[in-house]
Amino acid sequence: MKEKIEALLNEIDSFKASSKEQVEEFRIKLLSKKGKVGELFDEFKTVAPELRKEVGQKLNDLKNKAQDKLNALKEKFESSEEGNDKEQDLTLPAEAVSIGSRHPLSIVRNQIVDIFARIGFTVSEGPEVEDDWHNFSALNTPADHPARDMQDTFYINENPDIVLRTQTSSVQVHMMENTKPPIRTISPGRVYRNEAISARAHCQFHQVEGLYIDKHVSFADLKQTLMYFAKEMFGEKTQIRLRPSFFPFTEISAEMDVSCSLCEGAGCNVCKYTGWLEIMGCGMVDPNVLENCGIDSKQYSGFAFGMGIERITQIKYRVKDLRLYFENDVRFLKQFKSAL
Ligand code: 2NL
Repeated sequence: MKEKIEALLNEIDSFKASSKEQVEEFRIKLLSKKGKVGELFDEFKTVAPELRKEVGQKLNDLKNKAQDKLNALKEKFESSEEGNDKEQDLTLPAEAVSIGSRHPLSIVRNQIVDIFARIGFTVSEGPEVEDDWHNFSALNTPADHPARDMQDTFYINENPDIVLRTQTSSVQVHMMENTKPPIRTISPGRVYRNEAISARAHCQFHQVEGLYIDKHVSFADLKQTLMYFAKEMFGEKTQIRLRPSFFPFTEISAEMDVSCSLCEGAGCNVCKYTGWLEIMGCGMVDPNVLENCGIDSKQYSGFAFGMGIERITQIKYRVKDLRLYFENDVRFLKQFKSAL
């Protein structure tokens, strides 16, 4: 009896199937009612009582082995249904791989970075969670300024105040603290404001801020740099206009408009019949900000500017609803395949 069990074990071990039919033959031969394992169980009744324990155990092991092997074989042939008996036609064309596209905000950020890189601006990045100093205080934003309000800014912690940065100027504060001028850098990145989400406002958006600090930097340098940017971004015919404005961190401050690229200034519904589109804020860095960051304002001056990437993208690609940028609907994203 023991020899028979041994022999059957070997047979199970060495068995190989090359088709589903052979697997079924294996099952019938060993595990069906009249199969070899069953036969041995019948024979077991004749085994002497003192050997029963040992032989019984071996018999059970055999049955389990056979069942395991059968399961493994079944699985193999089920997972490769036609697999082994049908030849695969290797000359068929490969299945098409669908290639994604860059997000429109990434496309435009890259364009902006490229334009400024050509005139010597480096790219700097920093944390999205900032302390009060880098987000507000160093930037000359007074304690009672509305931007500091809980209603406008996401606070991670109060006292000491830790916030989700509301502008990427915080990166440039780090930069000024750590580098000796000249500094010529742009900081692209995500920023947060506590706003109700609508077609025109969102609690997160993307900014590119620029900073240029050296001896004798003037407002004329600012104007020329931004004119170069506007023409590169929106086309050679683009005109710019600067309107006086106010920011805590710049003195003097301005807002910049570009001539509407759709109607070339004639007036249309995109520019609300003004011929102009507002695209960024800018100004000469306030001497207080320079001093806060350890730069001698008697020796150095600089300009800075900030723009929303969503806004530039909206103008360039006529995106009507801000929410489209963050919903990741492929019907929207697919439209930018050809844009780069
Ligand atoms: C806007 C206005 C602006 C700046 C950002 C800046 C940065 C430093 C110092 C001074 Cl480190 N200014 N950045 C200046 C003027 C305007 O952004 O409307 N952004 C979307």
